[in-house]
Amino acid sequence: MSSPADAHLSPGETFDATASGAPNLTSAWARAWADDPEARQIYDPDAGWLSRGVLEARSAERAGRLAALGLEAGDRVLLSAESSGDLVTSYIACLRMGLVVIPTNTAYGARELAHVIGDARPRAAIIDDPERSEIVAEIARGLHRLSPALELPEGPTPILEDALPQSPALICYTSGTTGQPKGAVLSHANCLASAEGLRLAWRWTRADRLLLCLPLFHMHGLGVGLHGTLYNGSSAVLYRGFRPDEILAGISDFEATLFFGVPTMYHRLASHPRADALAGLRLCVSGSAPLPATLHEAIERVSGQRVLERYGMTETLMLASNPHSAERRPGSVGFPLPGVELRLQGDPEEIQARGANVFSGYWDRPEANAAAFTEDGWFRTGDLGAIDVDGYVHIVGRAKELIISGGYNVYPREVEDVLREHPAIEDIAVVGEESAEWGERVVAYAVTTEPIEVEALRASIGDRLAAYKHPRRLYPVTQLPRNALGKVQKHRLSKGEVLPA
Ligand code: MLC
Ligand code: AMP
Repeated sequence: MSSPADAHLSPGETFDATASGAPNLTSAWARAWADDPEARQIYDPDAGWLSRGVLEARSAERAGRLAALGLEAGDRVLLSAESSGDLVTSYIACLRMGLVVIPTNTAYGARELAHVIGDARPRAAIIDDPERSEIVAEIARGLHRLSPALELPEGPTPILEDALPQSPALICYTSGTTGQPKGAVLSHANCLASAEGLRLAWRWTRADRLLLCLPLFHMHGLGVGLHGTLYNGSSAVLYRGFRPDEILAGISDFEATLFFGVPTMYHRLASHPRADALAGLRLCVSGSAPLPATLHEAIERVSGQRVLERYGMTETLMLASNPHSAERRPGSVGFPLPGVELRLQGDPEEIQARGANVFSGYWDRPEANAAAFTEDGWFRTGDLGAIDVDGYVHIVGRAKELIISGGYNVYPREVEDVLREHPAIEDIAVVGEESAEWGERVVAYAVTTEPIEVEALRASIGDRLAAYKHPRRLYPVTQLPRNALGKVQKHRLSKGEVLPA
């Protein structure tokens, strides 16, 4: 299924994934920099505005420092830091010289970092937190540890903007369907195709200004928010974390036009006394998790904004979006974006995707790659879909075992594996429990040899799991429901069919 012809495009427009004419991300961004170097582009909450010209000059200078350190195109660099102008500048520097960036959640502890580092074998890590930097040093002694400002000796500027369209730009860790986190390798061409689709669909122009409070270590903040800003030569105001007061004040203070958020953010905005300020924006986008129709309606009631819900994945960037200039249907993710094809296959029907935006595989995982794509080359999203009479796509469930809490993905298997190490736990199942604020909350059902409080359980997990993966409730049970094959029937737990002991 492609979009109905006029779903996303203005009259006379067509989609061309290579419309920018640039072979790689930073060549595309450099055009905007050259055009009006004085224009404001990135606002850092401490340092103020960075102009396009400053981003261009500083990123070139920092590429020189990275090259002087001995880094070369194709080397991997782990990047884990809160949003800042320095982070953005250094990220651009890495991409300009062909380094492959591994964005990594700042909540990750030693165990999670060790997995990413062991798998992707980065040569350097850009980290803002000294404690986390020490953890990284313990994991990999030879790794260069750098601050986001890249305080390093200067060096001659290396060749810039040389990456080929198919060269990797990012390796983003995600568990995909099941099992251990795998690195999704996204090429420059994948990222450019998605940025071009969103430019057309959301009528994104250089006059736009985005309030960007999403973290820059996941696809939503990075691949949609930051890349779109640089691709379109528009501007973004960075926030470290989400505080509704700041966002609502920022709309007029910064004369913003765009806000992108996860449903948890909209839930908090909807109940804010000044939520009507959202009316000042040109476009509000929600994604990363389902936006309940009731929340869509609540935002409209308090502000008049009809939030535009879209659907995407780390492996594919953005796949579908409600239309900018036609009905934005609550409870639906709209139509396939320009250049994206979606189809439903199997029973229950899984959404499968194809397009220049779709990655070509996971880092070093031939078996996972074989499983991730169908024989005829479509990517299996693991999401279950349906199409309504007007062609709007609805996400109706997930074939993969995944909990989405506040827009962060949590894989029950990973949490269960850590919890099983607790001496009093005999059997455990982790599931998502519905929550109006978080979408889903992580909860555990456990057979234990003695009573355990959830806080004690969390303390025992310590930093082996990022805090957002910790169970927030622990239900004691005498046994877990299993089917004839011995597999835990998680749907019965999620529905609350199994009563605590
Ligand atoms: C924070 N906490 C969470 C959590 N975020 N718990 C569960 N789920 C989450 N998402 C916990 C912390 O561990 C801590 O718990 C407590 O909440 C307070 O932490 P905080 O940092 O002050 O939280 P808060 O600022 O309220 O964070 C909520 C949030 C944040 C919604 C702003 O989660 C967020 O930025 N989410 C966006 C995630 C995102 O960018 N997803 C995109 C993925 S890309 P305690 O008990 O330890 O103190 C993708 C593809 C696509 O999915 O389509 O976009
Ligand atoms: P990630 O692996 O972090 O990129 O998360 C991708 C997953 O988030 C998708 O496979 C979906 O399950 C989910 N997702 C993203 N956007 C939406 C949305 N608008 N509605 C429902 N689920 C979504």
